[in-house]
Amino acid sequence: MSEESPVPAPAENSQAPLRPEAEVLAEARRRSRRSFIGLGLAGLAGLGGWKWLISQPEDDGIPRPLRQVLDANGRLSHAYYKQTRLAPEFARSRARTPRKNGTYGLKTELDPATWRMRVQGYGTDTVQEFTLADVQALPKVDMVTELKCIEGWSVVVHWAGARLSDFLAKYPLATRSGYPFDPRNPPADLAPYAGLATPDGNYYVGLDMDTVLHPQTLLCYEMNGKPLTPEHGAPLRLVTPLKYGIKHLKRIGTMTFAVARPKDLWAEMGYDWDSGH
Ligand SMILES: Nc1nc2c(c(=O)[nH]1)N[C@H]1C(S)=C(S)[C@@H](COP(=O)(O)O)O[C@H]1N2
Ligand SMILES: [Mo]
Repeated sequence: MSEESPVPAPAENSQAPLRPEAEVLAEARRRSRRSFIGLGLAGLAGLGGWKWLISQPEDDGIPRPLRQVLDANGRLSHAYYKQTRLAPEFARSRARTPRKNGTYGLKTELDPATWRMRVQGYGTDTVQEFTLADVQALPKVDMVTELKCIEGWSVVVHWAGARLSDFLAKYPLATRSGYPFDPRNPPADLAPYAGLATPDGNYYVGLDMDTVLHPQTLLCYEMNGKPLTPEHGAPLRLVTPLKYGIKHLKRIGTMTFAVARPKDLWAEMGYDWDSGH
């Protein structure tokens, strides 16, 4: 299920396989924390510490402890800017209606007029509520991609909605600072993960930030040119075509951000947490 992505490794990185962003982020955080602690101690130790630092073996003319911070930052921005793999797109004439698959979290009636998507800002207790109109005010993206279910079927579907990345650019809730995501900010500013759930909490998925910010990850409100029906996740569902259908949460109720992998219903049932294909 987690086959390797066919993205060629960039030239300067040709020996090292591209690592998942979350792993890079985690390492960068670990390293910079360790290095800052190191520099802090050097500060406390005064001249002795400074002498220790500059006496360390050099890497490209820079004392190794400092070089390690620079390298970690380099890998970090590399992860942000890495070539994005896109799911294939198809002609609209190939779009079909997928089967209504899965009713976890959809068992009760939902009034679209009172529905809200409730998003808790990263590292805060504050929850912001959004209407469908708020999501529809963002640029509308049409996309004809394949919905693949782990049961073995797949259907080409014409989806429309707003990019989750556009939503998070306008409402910067995935950063601790509350500023829009920017790779020049300290790495710990951006949440490594997001968790989405139905309003009743009965279906939930975890996504890494790479997937959250992927250009084909949509807050989707239309299927094949018509508003979503309740069975397909009205008023708003997730579509993320590099992942299996299990991650395409229907009827989004809540979104949260986290430092560690959020709970995921199908992962709890034994499926691969990433569920990419
Ligand atoms: N709320 C909710 N979302 C869900 C499910 C579910 O049971 N409940 N099933 C998932 C699975 S396994 C698949 S394959 C897709 C199917 O989407 P569709 O019903 O629009 O074809 O929805 C996903 N999203
Ligand atoms: Mo599925």
